[in-house]
Formats: sequence, structure tokens, C-alpha cells
Amino acid sequence: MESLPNNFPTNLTNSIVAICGAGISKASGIPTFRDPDGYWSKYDFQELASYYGFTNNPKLVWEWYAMRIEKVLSVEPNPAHFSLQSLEENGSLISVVTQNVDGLHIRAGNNRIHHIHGDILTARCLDDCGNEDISWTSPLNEVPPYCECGALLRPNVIWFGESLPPVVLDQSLHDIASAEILLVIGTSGVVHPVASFPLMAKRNGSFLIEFNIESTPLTPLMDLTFFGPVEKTLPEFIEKLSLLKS
Ligand code: BJW
Ligand code: ZN
Repeated sequence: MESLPNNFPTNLTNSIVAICGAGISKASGIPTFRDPDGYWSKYDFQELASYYGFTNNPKLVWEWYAMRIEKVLSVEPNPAHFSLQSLEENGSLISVVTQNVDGLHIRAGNNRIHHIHGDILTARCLDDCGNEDISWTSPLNEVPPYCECGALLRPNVIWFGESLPPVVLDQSLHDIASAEILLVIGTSGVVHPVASFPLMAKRNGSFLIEFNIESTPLTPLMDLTFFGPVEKTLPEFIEKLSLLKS
């Protein structure tokens, strides 16, 4: 691993925010969206990840989610997730802002996580009868699933064209505003508003570090880039940080 530049921040206490995307869960066996073998190479995102698509064909959308729920329930966090947990444990991490809906950061032991695109293991009533508390702990037997009130359930995720949950968005922006270091991990950097967070942080003086297997539209903004599988590069980087801290 290359050495850190001279302008690398020296205050490593409660100073780091990690923005994560699907690339961090790839080594756990969860496909990304936009890689050549990702979901959008096989499926139409408008059909599967929009409110319009859902109301047009709830069974089709729920078949996709049921398949993904089964996958999420069968995989484990990988060394990249665990290294973010160690960063929280040693007092360096403010929070993880994750676009991932797989819950693997929770299972790795992180406590301060903002799930900005929701949670695939929960669902809520489409008719807003007040039922917001459905959790999947085993694969779905039948799709689409229905609420006790008779209406359809929908996955608790954020689809294209939907607003991000305001409280989660506020907390994420608050944390990013105080980040000395922003880690941008395994995201293609094309989905807004998250794709605009690194620029906001940069303007606010944060030091930006990207971890990805390839360059992204965000790469030119970065102070440092680690190209390679994040399950390898992130633990190495965090090991180096702990040496700096001790
Ligand atoms: C590795 C690796 C390894 C692989 N190691 N790296 C401003 C401008 C233009 C458009 C908009 C805008 N503001 C809003 C929009 C519209 C839209 C948008 O951004 N569209 C663009 C795509 C053009 N945004 C929205 O609609 C958002 N809502 C919103 O802004 O509300 C207000 C509003 C509404 C309407 C108009 C205007 C304003 C909501 C976005 C919701 C996204 N939803 C999804 C599905 C979530 C639920 C689910 O999972 O089922 O979220 S889509 C999908 O993309 C998912 C992801 O969270 C998200 C981001 O993807 P991510 O994580 O970056 O994955 P990939 O696959 O793209 O990238 C993986 C990366 O990993 C790659 O770079 C690889 O190289 C890398 N990698 N293996 C390291 N081992
Ligand atoms: Zn209901």
C-alpha cells in the first residue's frame, strides 16, 4: 500500500465518515447494480426499482425482492465490513452512510449507520394503515405479500423518483459536514443525491479517499484513490491508520 500524502489529516478521533455502495458487499456474494454482472445488466431498473414499476407488476417486483432477501439472509459480512466496525470501535468513525439495503454493516457490528436507501429485510403497508413493522427473518413463501388490512406490502427501500427519508438524510449530511476524512467505498457515484455528497464534503475541506476496482465520475475529486477489491484495500488502509493512531 502506498504511503499517505503530507496533507493527510492528523486528527483521527471521531473524524471519519464512510459512504458505501454495493461494491463493499460484492465479496459477500451480493451482486452490484451496474457492474457487467450486476442487476441492471439483466433487469430493467424502471420495472423493478420504481413505484410505477411496483404498481404495474407487484408480483414481478416482489419476485426480485424475494430472491434478494433470500440471498441477504444467506450471506455474511466480509473483511471490508469488519474493518469499518474496527474503525468505529477504535473511536475514529463518525458513521457509515450506506446506500446498501442488505444490513451487513449491522451484522458486522457497526452501531452508527445511516441506511439512506432503506432496508430490504423490512416492509410496510402500501395503504399506510400504520403497519410499518414487518421484518423478514426467513425467505418469503409467497409473493406478493399482503398486509393484515388486505393491502399490498411494499419493501422498505427507496426507489427511483422517491425522496430519501428526511431524518436519515439530515443525519447523514450533519455527519458528513464534520468529517475530516470521507471514505467513498464501492459506489459508482451516479445515483443522486448520494453522488453529490463527496463534492459537498470536498467544498467543506474534507480529505476524500475512494476505494473501488475502477475509476468513477467521483475519482477526479479524490485526494487519494485505492484501486482494487475493497475487501483487501480497506482492511490494509485501516491497519495503517491504526498504526498512525497508536
Ligand atoms: C467494487 C468491488 C469491489 C464492485 N471492491 N469496488 C440529480 C441529477 C440527476 C438525477 C437525479 C438527481 N437527483 C435525483 C435524481 C434521480 C435519481 C438519480 O440519481 N438518477 C441517476 C441514476 C440519473 N435519484 C433518485 O431518484 C433518488 N431520489 C431522489 O433524489 O429524490 C428526490 C428527487 C426525485 C425525483 C427527481 C429529483 C429529485 C432515489 C434513488 C434511489 C436509488 N435506489 C436504488 C435501489 C434501492 C433499493 C434496492 O436496493 O432495491 O439504490 S438503485 C441502486 O443504485 C441502489 C443503490 O443503492 C444505488 C447506488 O448504486 P451503487 O451502490 O453505487 O452500486 P453500483 O452497482 O452502481 O456500483 C458498484 C460499484 O462498486 C462500482 O463502481 C464497482 O466498480 C464497484 N465495485 N466490486 C470495490 N470488490
Ligand atoms: Zn395495511
